[in-house]
Amino acid sequence: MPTQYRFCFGPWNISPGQDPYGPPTRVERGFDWKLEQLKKHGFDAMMFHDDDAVPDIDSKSWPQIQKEAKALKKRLDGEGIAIEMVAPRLWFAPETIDGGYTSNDPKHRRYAIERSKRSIDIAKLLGTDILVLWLAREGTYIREAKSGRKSVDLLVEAIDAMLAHDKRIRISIEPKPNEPMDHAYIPTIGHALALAHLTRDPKRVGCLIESAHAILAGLDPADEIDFACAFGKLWSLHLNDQNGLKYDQDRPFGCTNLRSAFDQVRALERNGYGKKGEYVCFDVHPFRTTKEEHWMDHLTNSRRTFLGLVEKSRSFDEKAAAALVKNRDYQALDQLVIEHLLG
Ligand code: GLO
Ligand code: MG
Repeated sequence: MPTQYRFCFGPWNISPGQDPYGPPTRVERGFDWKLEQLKKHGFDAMMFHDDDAVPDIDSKSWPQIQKEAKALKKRLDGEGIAIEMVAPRLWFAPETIDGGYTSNDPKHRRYAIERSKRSIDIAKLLGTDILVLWLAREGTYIREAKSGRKSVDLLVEAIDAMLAHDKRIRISIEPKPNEPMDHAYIPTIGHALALAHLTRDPKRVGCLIESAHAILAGLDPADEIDFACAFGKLWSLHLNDQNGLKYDQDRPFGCTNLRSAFDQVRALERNGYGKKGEYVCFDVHPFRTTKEEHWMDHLTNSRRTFLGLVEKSRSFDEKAAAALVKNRDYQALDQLVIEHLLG
């Protein structure tokens, strides 16, 4: 049976256009408006940072957090929108200036672990068993500032504490090689899955692939997908695009390299991604130039391109391709793909 894909994004993907050199270019909208847009455009689920779900989380008591998380769950249930994952935002607070789990300050490491446990509690209240760890500041600006070896131990210790905190939670590590750090400790899916094996329950530690992050690591996102799926560990997905080794661009899916996007979709298809309820999420941002009336287009276009490429993948002449592979005629195979994409 062909997969019926379900789609998702996070409130941060309707961003107002600020960059390090200039202010927003669109008036920031509140959560209600974003949820309305998600529904109006037929998306199925939303991703949440812990403080997207409960704003100003650090200043709130546990009873207050519980109350707000339960109210959010009730509201999304009422709207028929699922909650795909929760992620602790460990890169904003003063306690995480030098990293969370790998900070050189033990008090700050404790903050990161406690905050992650709270995120797990919120995930539980919101009805998802996936905690995404984008390890934003777990790395260094200068290599001598931290010990790489000790950092691995600290990451394992932190993940072990999370696994012990809740017997059902699954941790999905989202690797990224750089930005905001010069070098991050968990830059690729291979690193994430190797780290999983050092934890107390490797079965509950998997990964999330973001296309742009794989490209920034000099890797082919389709190969990363196949690799993760070979371990049964691809539990979430951030599709987008990236034009070379620059700042993280979060461009619409297929915007820069349509062929690579086709290969990613083919990899998802051959691995049956989505059949166990996994969502296709787009971690994309509008261009800074985008006008308010076009504010959702990067998301709807990404989905449109994705679905177009599903069709392309299903209608690809696999028999002809296999014959060309058998004959080692990769030149003709190359052209077969190009002409198929040209339509
Ligand atoms: C940034 C990441 C970020 C995460 C999100 C979920 O490069 O892609 O958007 O996916 O914060 O943790
Ligand atoms: Mg992402």
